[in-house]
Amino acid sequence: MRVLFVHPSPLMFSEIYLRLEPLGLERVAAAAVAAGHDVRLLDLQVSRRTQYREVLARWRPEAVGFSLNYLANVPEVIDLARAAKDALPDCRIVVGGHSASFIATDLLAHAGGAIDCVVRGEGEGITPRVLAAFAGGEPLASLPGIVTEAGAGLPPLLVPDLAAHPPARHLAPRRRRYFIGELDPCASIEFTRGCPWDCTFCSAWTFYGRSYRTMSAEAAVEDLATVREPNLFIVDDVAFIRPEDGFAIADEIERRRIRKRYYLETRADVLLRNREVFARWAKLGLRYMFLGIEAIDEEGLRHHRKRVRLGQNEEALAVARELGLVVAINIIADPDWDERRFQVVRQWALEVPEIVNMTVNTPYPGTETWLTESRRVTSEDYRLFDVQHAVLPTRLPLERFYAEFVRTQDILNRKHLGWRAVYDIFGITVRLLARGQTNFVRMLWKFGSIYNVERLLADHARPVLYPLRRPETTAPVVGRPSSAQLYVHHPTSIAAPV
Ligand code: B12
Ligand code: SF4
Repeated sequence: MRVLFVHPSPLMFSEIYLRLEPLGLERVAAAAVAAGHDVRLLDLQVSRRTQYREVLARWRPEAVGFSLNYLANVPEVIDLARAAKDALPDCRIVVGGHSASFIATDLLAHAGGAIDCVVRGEGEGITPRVLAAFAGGEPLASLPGIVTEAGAGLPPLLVPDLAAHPPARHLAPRRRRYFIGELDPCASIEFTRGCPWDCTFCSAWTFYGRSYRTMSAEAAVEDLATVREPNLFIVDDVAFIRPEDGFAIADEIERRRIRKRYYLETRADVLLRNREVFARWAKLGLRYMFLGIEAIDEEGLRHHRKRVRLGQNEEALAVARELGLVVAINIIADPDWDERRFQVVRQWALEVPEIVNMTVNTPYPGTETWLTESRRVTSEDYRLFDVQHAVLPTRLPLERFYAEFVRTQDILNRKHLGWRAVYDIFGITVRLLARGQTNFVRMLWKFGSIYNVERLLADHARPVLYPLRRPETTAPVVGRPSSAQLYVHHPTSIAAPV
């Protein structure tokens, strides 16, 4: 079968700070290639929409698979699916990914017949079976994790071996366009899947049923060795929870004499507990670390159920500094904040040497906060659920909230890019261009035009074609939601090895 896999456009966040390869879709595409299909991948983060229309018209795919990790991309994916069905009525359409898994029936309803099925959960195992069903094999509705207009079938199954389908990176050829800050160009890699913690604002753990899986060091480095880029973003939610895995991968990298620069994400308590493994990776090329700090007071940490104390966060920052790592931290701005609260956070952020980033507290389907607090959601527009817009009622008038948010972002960015970047933007541009860091330069120039109060406010006034179903339309959840209400995968549902 001719199968086209499509990743939607970047959101505001990745228009500015980073743009990374569609690793999940590359893995799903690899499984389709292994099943004998003729596969193409189009990443609209780095390609134009006209190319999509061209591939439909010229190559005439028999099936199109969309990746829908981000809720804000829902309207775009529905429009793309409708365009494919209009152009090629016999073409079969499947949508999968993180957000798709939590709102499968809503997607089918919005699409009005343009989407044949939604895959809930991991895609590598089930995609070849979906394609076989499209081609006339077993009925779609009987496959695990599949939701059709007829309803949901069996629950999804976890793949038994994470290494079985290494990403088909060759299918995403515009690799020069992926970057994160000055790690430009930058590829992505996965060593583990899932997270055993249970923060209230996060759906990473609910997707994988709080499971945590690893792959062997040999398999991880086998994949790493195929990467041509000098920089790597490790996508694991929490890196090196088990230090022995981090050491084993480091040994294998050294044995194969691979030298790269790395960016990873982890937790403060994991860094404190396993500092030796991070020290080893610092010697191996680990350059940047994202620490999920989220709040600068105990009450905020409790609210997010981070299970970390304030003191541990401070200690972890000190350890990372000692290791010579550049640390990026994220603070979640609550729509309930007033000017004083923004001022306190700005002050704190300017005093610490780390790169501080700020996002807006956003309840997502699949998180606990969606079920427990989000009945106050103020918008039905999926596009605003990108952690840069306020979708909960703001204490300040919306315009003033955005004014504070943008001002804070602006101050934090200047700090992180260095005042020189602002006063000497031409000089820094020439230097970076000379080093080939074109994506990073584009980002420096774009910030002002993308981030402004007018644009954020105007985004709220756009017509909404596909209204998001607010949580109050479902039964209210009292107390802590159960795993049945939250999980996509059940941690013990593993597919039989093929
Ligand atoms: C790496 C990552 C990123 C990368 C983006 C990589 C990319 N281009 O896709 C970066 C750093 C840029 C990023 C940015 C953001 N991210 Co992010 N990100 C992740 C992270 C940590 C891992 C994703 C990943 O690569 N996993 C590994 C691959 C193998 O898995 P996968 O992509 O999920 O794919 C599997 C399945 O989903 C499925 N699948 C995927 N596509 C398809 C397609 C088909 C047809 C099928 C059948 C199946 C299928 O099969 C795949 C293989 O099993 C997830 C958390 C998580 N654990 O999922 C958050 C996560 C997806 N991000 C999130 C958010 C909020 C964001 C941001 C908006 C803000 C932010 N501060 O992080 C931005 C904006 C992104 C944008 N599009 O512009 C949220 C999603 C919330 C939501 N429901 O919309 C998550 C869940 C994190 C969280 N804490 O809640 N992110
Ligand atoms: S925020 Fe991080 S630690 Fe908390 S559940 Fe999500 S991935 Fe795990």
